[in-house]
Amino acid sequence: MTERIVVVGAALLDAGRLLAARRSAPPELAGRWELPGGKVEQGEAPEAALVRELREELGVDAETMERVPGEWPLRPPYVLQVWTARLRPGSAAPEPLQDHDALRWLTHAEIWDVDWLDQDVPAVRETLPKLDAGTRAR
Ligand code: DCM
Repeated sequence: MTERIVVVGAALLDAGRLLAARRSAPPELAGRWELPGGKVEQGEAPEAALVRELREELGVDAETMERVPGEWPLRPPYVLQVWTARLRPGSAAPEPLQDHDALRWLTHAEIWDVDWLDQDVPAVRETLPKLDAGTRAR
C-alpha cells in the first residue's frame, strides 16, 4: 500500500493581502515562493499541523479559516492541501525563522510578481477570490 502524506499550506490573509514566503532550502526549491506550511504528522489534524507549522516557521499565532477546494500532487507520496488562515489578535508579525529567507504581503495586483513554486500556482489562483476574507479581528 502506498502511503499518502498531506502537506498543508496556508493562504495567510491580512487586510486584503496574501503572505508569500521564499524558500531557502532545499537547493532545488530555494528562491521560489510558496504558501508556508509543511507535513502533517501522524495522528495530527491538518488544521492543527498548519497552526504548528506557522508558529515554527514564522513565529505567528494563526488560525485556519476554510479549506481551499482541491488537492495538488507534489513529489510522491506528498499531496498539497491549502487552508485560508489569519493572524489571531495579538500575534507577532511573521518573520522568516526557518525554511525561508524572505516574506512578502502581496495585494491582488501583486500576486503574480513572485516566482511561485509550480505546484502552488493552482492553489494561489483558487485563493485569489478570498483575499479580502482575512481582515484581522481587533
Ligand atoms: N511544499 C510545496 N508547497 C508548499 C509547501 C511545501 O510544494 N506550499 C513541498 C516542499 C517539500 C514538501 O512539500 O518538498 C514538504 O515541505 P517542508 O519541507 O516545508 O516540510
